[in-house]
Amino acid sequence: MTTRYRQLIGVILGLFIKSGFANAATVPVAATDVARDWDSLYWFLFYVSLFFFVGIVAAMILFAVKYRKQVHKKSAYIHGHVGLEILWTVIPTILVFWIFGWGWVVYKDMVHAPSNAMEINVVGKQWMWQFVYKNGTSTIGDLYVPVNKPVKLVMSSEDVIHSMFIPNFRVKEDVVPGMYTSIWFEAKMPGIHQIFCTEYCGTSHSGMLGRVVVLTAEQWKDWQSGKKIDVDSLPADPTYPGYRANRLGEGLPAEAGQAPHQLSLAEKGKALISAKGCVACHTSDGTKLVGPSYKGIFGKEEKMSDGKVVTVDENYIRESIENPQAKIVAGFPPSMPTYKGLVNEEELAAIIEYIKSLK
Ligand code: HEC
Ligand SMILES: [Cu+2]
Repeated sequence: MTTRYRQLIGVILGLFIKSGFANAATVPVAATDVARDWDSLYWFLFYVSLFFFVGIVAAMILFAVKYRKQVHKKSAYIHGHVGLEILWTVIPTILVFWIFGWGWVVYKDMVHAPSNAMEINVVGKQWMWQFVYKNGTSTIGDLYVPVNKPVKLVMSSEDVIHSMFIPNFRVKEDVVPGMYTSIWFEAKMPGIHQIFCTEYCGTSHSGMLGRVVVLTAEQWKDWQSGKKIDVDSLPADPTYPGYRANRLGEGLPAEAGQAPHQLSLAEKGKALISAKGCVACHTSDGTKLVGPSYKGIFGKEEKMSDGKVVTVDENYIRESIENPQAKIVAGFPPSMPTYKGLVNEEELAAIIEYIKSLK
């Protein structure tokens, strides 16, 4: 039987029973704990809706037949019923609060990355995904992650709005030029998982595909030490059997591991702040020059000249570089020139990583 028929039958069956078969054909495999929780909530909502849909339609048909217009019959005058009214107020109230509470718990898990999450930078561009790792390696199309480790994606776009969607992990977030957004996941299933762009981003939007390559602890070590992983031999995602990695990325160099003696992301950032001339006004050791030192600023609460207090995070640093006049650090002149257009996404990621490393 072709997959399409299987899926069609699955959808029809899924309407009536929750068998593993119906489940697998209607929602993708759940490859994280969050995905599992998401599925439970989804199926709960589905069956609550199904219950009320069937109940209401059945009652409607029944009443339409039973109380249809008949000769010599006068409709009865119906008084209110306090017991019934209490019942149909209390039960739905409990139900919606139950759904709200459950949704809140799952949503919280979904958006709050654990503090020990490994960060990977993601750059969306027409029409591919680029991934930049802490050690300075970067890959296109394939995102390499270890199994059973929380991973946080810090994402930005080089051109238009894209959206990162990993169905098997049930996470999706817009990837927007000029700012950072993030998602996180802890993959439980080694192998290959599909990535889609789900924000229409131009003619080749549908080709903006990617794969999450979830490696076992051993394969991860190999990959980090520069060994090439035979990705096509890894278990493939059963939900999307016919997918391709990244049709547009096919002509690009195959992503091997990292080249020897490559600079880490933070080291690249350090080289960049001299190359771009930031060192004329900023130091990394706590000394003030024209501007504040980078040392220890990440995560700190800083006072601005208008009295407001901001927490230094990725988006703030990015704004400081691209639009320095937006917020002026208290006690400093508004003399920093803008670097908008002079620092690309990868370079921004490296500079931010370097500033983060200056504890
Ligand atoms: C001509 C001097 C000058 C140059 C060159 C310069 N800056 Fe600045 N920078 C400043 C000043 C002054 C401030 C503080 C006033 C403000 O917030 O704009 C500042 C603020 C910042 C802040 C915010 C610091 C904080 O404590 O909140 C960051 C981050 C920053 N600069 C990064 C950079 C980077 C990266 C470069 C190079 C690409 C750079 N700057 C180049 C003068 C400079
Ligand atoms: Cu896109």
